[in-house]
Amino acid sequence: MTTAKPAESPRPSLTSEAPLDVQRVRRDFPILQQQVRGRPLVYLDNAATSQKPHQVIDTLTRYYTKENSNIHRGVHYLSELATTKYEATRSTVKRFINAGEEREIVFVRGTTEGLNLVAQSFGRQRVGEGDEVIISTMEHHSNIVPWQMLCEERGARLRVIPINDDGELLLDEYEKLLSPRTKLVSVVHVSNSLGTINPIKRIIETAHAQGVPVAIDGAQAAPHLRLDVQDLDCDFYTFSGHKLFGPTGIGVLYGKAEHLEAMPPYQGGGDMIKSVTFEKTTYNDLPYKFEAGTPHIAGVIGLGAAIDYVEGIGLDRIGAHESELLRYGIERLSAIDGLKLIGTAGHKASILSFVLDGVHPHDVGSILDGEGIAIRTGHHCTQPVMERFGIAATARASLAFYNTKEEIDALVEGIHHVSEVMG
Ligand code: C6P
Repeated sequence: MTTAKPAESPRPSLTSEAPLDVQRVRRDFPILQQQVRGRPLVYLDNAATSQKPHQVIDTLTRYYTKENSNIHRGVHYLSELATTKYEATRSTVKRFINAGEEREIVFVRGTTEGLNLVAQSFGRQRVGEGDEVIISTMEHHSNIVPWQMLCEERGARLRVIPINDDGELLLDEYEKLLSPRTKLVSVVHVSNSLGTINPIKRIIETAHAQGVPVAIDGAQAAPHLRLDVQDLDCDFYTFSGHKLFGPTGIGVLYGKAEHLEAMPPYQGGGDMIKSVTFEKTTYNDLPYKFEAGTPHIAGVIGLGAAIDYVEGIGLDRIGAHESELLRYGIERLSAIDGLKLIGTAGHKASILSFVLDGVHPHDVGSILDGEGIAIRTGHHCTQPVMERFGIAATARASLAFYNTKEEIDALVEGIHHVSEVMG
């Protein structure tokens, strides 16, 4: 196996004084330049998937035009080039989330696969009959179903942290749920349907005080927040490339080396082995033990370009722009008659989920679509959240750093139009 080790690059300074030049960054996104249904596209479905800057698109084109080859397998030029670029992204991801070691970065298909890997490998090893796994009411289905499957298989019990009417976790209840039976806590960093930013550092500290490991679903956090897995001290952290301005089908699972070392492989196949005979197989070192088969090489390299792009803008600058957009969006939407925001946590990220009196969210979405405005409607793969709020669905506008106040104005105008048409 050829494993090229790229030189360690320093973590760039993510602070910058100048505010984000949104018109300039928008020019990096070809898709935002087009008209949809005869109107300029207003893309407010970033929590579902974000758009890609030409820096990522060009990286993918270059990869398939000039660099495509399988990795870790060939002695020829292209294989070594592809391997070097693939492994360079591991180093980029390590820096991006401030992991301690590159071998703690496992490439997976996305957050869903990251969580399933933890449940099927770590969970199966740890959770037995009568044990408990704690999640929360605001989890995405991908942080519910894998644990449910595990609990069913093991005769264990799923416990759920409740939330208040603003969509915030009830931490007192969480503390009461922790017991000697708890074998793992798995919670979302930023809720995709409410926008709540959870106090995960405190959640992790509380669990660790009782010796319980914690996995974090970072799908909606990675595009918005500066991450530091060492400071958080989480045991696992997972996110998807496509929400972070990178390609679909690629994501990251961070795991503490001590856990990954002790865990059995999730899948068997090529590249995850050291030697195979019919009698016995010995597994490869980290992280390759968890990367069976030919991975999404272009996706990994594209993800590296996306992270470089985001870091080039600066997460602090992104955060400042998005906070102002969110503040403006909350102010303008709250002023609309008959509109109720769902998810009003004191600490929240770029999600504006709402219901409109007497109008089904799908109708809101369809009418806005007619005006070139893309939002998502439905339960957002968080049915228990909908049940908690006594609703079937919401309309959800989710923001990225390339969105503008003018686009929020267009959304508000569109919602007024919905009320006129449906009223
Ligand atoms: N949420 C949304 O519209 P994947 O599909 O594996 O990339 O990510 C799953 C996932 C896990 N956790 C959270 C908090 C998420 O928001 C998502 C994906 C999208 O909200 C699609 S359902």
